[in-house]
Amino acid sequence: MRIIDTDKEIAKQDFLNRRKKFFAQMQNDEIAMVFAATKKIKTNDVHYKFRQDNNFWYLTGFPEYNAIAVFFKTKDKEEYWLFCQEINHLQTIWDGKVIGCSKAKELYGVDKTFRLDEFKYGFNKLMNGSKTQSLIEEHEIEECRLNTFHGREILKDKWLDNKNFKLIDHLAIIHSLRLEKDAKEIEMLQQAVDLSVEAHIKAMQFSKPGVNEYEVAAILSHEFNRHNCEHAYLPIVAAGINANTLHYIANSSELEDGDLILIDSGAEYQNYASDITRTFPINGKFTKEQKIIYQLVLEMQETGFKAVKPGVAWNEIQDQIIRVLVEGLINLKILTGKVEDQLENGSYKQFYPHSFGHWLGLDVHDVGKYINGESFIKLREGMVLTVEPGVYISKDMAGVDNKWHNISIRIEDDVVVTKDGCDVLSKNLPKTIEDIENCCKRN
Ligand SMILES: [Mn+2]
Repeated sequence: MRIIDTDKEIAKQDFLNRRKKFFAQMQNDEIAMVFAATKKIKTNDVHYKFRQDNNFWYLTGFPEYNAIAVFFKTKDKEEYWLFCQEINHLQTIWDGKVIGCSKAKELYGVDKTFRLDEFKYGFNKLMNGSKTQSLIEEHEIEECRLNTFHGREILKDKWLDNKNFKLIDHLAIIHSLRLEKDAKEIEMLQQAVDLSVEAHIKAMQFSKPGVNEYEVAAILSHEFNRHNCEHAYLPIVAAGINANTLHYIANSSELEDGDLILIDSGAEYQNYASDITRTFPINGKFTKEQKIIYQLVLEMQETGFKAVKPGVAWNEIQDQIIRVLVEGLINLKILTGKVEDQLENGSYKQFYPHSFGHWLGLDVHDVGKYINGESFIKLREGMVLTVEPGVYISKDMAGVDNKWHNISIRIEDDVVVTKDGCDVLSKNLPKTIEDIENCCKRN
């Protein structure tokens, strides 16, 4: 696995290319203001580890809080200004050095950098060319700086009266750009995925009857942390019936012999998320019934992979996967009746209540539309999504033969849409029954 040094990874050119695309979507005399994330308090004086805002990161690659990026376009020029923290020696004693204005300009391709407390003047200058007239009050600046809802509303109100520029909804543009990943982003996603693959393998090898879910979760955390990475989301380590809770995060039950365990976990690398699920037998061997359901979920996923290619609409993939599920459940006599009727009445939803996947990128459930107007989005090259079918049969599901009870399986991989199909980024993680059992060999 190749883990890249965080500091060296920031390539000015990649962010410059994104800003070019962003400016191309702006009209003359429009302005956009994008805010960095703020420090979040856990309790009293204790903060959460800082995590940059994804939209801000996408355009700037600037890693600090207390920053505002301003983009404006006229018929003569496109400019990117950054308001950020200036180096303050007293503050440095407590928090360490910040990047500061001059380094920010040099490293991040900014046209002009300003101290954050100059925002007021920069703002006024853009508004009416005046440096003196106060258009925004000190306390309002604080609201803006803290990126509060109120702060954003203040800005909106002020800009409504502005003669020079029209403030735009930058999120609509950024979200549509983020839907198609550039080569660098796919590289970042692959890194996140590779790290998750290693972690999942270690978790499969570690799991056994008698250990607790939180111990398995700790294996994942250790693997991510030792590469200076974090979980992209709270991991789901769900043994036995816990897998029926789709967003199970308690991770505090003991693993029992004979049960399956579902692990849904992904690393975050350079703010890019991965999202992978495997389900495997706690004692290392699938039972006959577990194998049958597992094989059905695999078949659903294989159908999904085949469907993913440019031009295919989101709902077509879901429809094809559901058809495989319904045919499978009827074959196993878990459902009865005709395929078309069962598709129509939605009876399969008790076994598979969620969609086949979601966009993946800086956010685990990445931004970008699924529906445009009346119709579902059609896939395009460079889009990245998960394919995650599942079948969940609870401990006492009425009308289902006992032998199928307590079998809940999801298999999730991350794929990028290529010119004529898709590439499964997480293909190196064991998945067939044979490969899983080999990986889970218990001594
Ligand atoms: Mn997912």
